[in-house]
Amino acid sequence: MAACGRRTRPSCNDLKYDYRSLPTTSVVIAFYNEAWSTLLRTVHSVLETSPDILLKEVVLVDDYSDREHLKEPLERYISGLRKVRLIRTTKREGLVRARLLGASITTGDVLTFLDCHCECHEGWLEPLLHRIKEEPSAVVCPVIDVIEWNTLQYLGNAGEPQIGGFDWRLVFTWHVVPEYEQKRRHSPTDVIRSPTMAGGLFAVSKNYFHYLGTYDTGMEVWGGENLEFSFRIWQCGGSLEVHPCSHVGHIFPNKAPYSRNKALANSVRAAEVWMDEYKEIYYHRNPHARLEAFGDVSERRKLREKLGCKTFRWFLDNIYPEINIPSDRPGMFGMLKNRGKVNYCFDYNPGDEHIVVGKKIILYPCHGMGQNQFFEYSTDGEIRYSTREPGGCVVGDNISTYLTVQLCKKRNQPVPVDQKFVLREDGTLYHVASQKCVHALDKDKDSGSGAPSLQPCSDNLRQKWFFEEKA
Ligand code: UD2
Ligand code: MN
Repeated sequence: MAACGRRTRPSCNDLKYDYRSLPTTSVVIAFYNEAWSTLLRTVHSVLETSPDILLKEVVLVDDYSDREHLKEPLERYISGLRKVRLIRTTKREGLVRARLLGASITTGDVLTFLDCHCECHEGWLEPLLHRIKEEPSAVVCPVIDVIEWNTLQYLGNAGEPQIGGFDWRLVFTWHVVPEYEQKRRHSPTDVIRSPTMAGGLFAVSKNYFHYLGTYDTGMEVWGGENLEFSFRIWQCGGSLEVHPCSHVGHIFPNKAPYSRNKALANSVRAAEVWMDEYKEIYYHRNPHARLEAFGDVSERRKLREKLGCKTFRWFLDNIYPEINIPSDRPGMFGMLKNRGKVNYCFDYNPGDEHIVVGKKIILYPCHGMGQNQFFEYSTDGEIRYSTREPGGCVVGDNISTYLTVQLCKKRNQPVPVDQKFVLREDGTLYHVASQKCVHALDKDKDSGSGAPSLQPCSDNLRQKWFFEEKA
């Protein structure tokens, strides 16, 4: 009988740090037109929760804000605070170049970046610095707690920390920690490996940040830099981790105080440098991205070469094996168009965040913008809505006759019979479970522009379908 006694699992409160052996840090906070209270809440929370011996300075970078309170009043206020420095860009630089300007005047061993509307939680800093001391090529994120944007109440973070992923729109997504990663960790206080980071809150050794090529300075304003940096960290030999013992709150505002339309070009830069042939999966689902002017990335490609970084395939296989990799066979993806109801396409609106399953597929005028009109016919006979992660699969319901979307099967599992379709030579789309064909109906009770429905097979043109990539 196992008489090993009950060993208590260590908790974050049990961790003790020898401050003198930890590296020092500089906290860099770039801001653009931030409110006074949230900016100062960030600064004070850093000062109050960071052990004096570990914190070299807090560098505030004003990215050319025009609000009055961020000018002289801010200077006056912080002149009374120890360790806080303020520098200003001379034109709007965007968060990448603003952060780098801040980093350039720091004196600490480790750079810790924060957004300008955060609240650091007691004990947030030590685990980050300790991990970097232990593993200098680790880039470490705190758990991001939620601060309600309208009440500013600190809600914390219920349950297990989550890790970062992305979908094929190159949008950052949150995920539960996969089982293989739970197994790899020995203790609940061990870091959690994460394929990507949200972007705003992380610590990195200054030397390692420079070795890795800091940021892509061709990225403007907001967006894309987080995935670019995440891919680069993993592909070039580092690791990206969440420390479950470090917590920082962040206000996710309902609307940013600036336009975010540069995000597309930034994402394209990331795809062009890091994703190899997998950038096509992105472009198929976002045809406008292919047309976006993204500037010159030759320096970044040289950096990749110089560092001898691994392929995107390696990253997907080893770091993000949960992601579905669409096969996108020629002629088997894009808009799913009908021959009888001309210029009408399958359309699915899954809602804002994670894919909302169970909603109905409708027919809508074909727009050629990918996204909600992008479907893919898989080798297993599924019609996949694989723009989001985890992807959805079209399901036929014999009773209602309509098509909805459910989560697809996991890899290596058989396709549920109600998700199985045969796209036949003559263009008919045969639903195996109901033995019926997909027919383009006009108006129905949910959609003024019609919907596909399962009907007895016939040679009506309304039952002929074809994929088309471009409008
Ligand atoms: C998330 C990240 C953010 C960044 C972004 C992708 C978190 C909590 N936040 O969006 O840090 O990685 O995804 O790009 O992970 N700013 C400037 N100049 C600008 C625009 C923004 O200095 O032109 C500042 C801004 O004031 C803030 C920071 O950059 O301090 C990030 O911007 P955000 O808070 O609007 O982004 P967020 O949190 O929605
Ligand atoms: Mn933010």
